[in-house]
Amino acid sequence: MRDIAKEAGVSVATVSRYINKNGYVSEASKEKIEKIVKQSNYTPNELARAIFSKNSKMIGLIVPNISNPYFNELALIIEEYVSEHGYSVFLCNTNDDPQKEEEYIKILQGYRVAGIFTVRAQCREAYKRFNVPVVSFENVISDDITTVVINNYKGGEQAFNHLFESGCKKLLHISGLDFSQAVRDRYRGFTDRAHEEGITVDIIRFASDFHRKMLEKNSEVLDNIESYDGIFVFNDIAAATVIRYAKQQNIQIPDDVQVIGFDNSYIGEFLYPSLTTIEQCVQEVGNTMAETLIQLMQGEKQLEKVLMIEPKLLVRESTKAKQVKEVP
Ligand code: XLF
Repeated sequence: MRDIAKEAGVSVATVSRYINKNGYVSEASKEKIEKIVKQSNYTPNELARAIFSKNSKMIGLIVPNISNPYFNELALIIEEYVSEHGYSVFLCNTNDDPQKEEEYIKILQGYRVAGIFTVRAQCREAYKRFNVPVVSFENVISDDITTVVINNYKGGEQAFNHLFESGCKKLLHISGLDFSQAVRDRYRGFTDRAHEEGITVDIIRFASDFHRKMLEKNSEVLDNIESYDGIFVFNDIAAATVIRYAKQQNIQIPDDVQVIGFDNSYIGEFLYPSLTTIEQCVQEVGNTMAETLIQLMQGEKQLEKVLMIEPKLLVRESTKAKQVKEVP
């Protein structure tokens, strides 16, 4: 700024007012400054600005791993939304490792971010210590931090109802990481409804939902899937591996086994057969998270602490369409 001021023959304060858009600058000075700014390719030091004005334009986005298609779509939607409001996103992949998550929270603190989005958070205390607005997807951090969540229990019930109505009686639920509240609620919704109908459900668990070698990592737990006629998988990317495994083993979907996932992430439509799923609408989740964090950063205090979004069944080819009874 000093160099620009010198070259334009104005004071540093005038250049600062021009760049920060916070005060009067005469048309003549504006023109001179603008020309030099363009020529010198000047960009403001955002970090210094954030520290001095306590008004950072950077937001942290902590996700397990964007190679899960649901999370990469969520990141995209959030980034698009906040950038329209002048913010940039600092992306942090934790691989569901609490130590990495804690390190990222410290890094974000160092960068003086204005707020944090966090997905499947585990380090509750670290968020509470860092005094900026936080919006959490799925895991509840504390009573004062807003959580956006799908009604996962109801989604689990919907998955059961659909398989049951499609004639399945021998059921398997492939569940995921136990620290995820969402995954546990899907499990409970599914098995509670099954028990009401007097049906037992076998359970196996995947240890992750984002590794490239997920099929290889999980194939031994899938050994026995041809003995079931209906499988509810805790998310779509894990369901994709089940569909691939079934194809390799010559098991026909949906004729031998019907499969339903959870998410409605975009891979579901690319699979063959395409995946029936319980939608947790990523557009609605992303917009709700972004809108809420922006309101919090603008000082809004009276917001709901839990924002619950409804799940929805989407029937595709991996389950048999419900038989419509002939009316005599
Ligand atoms: O954390 C849960 C499990 O995986 C999340 O909502 C997801 O369904 C995303 O794929």
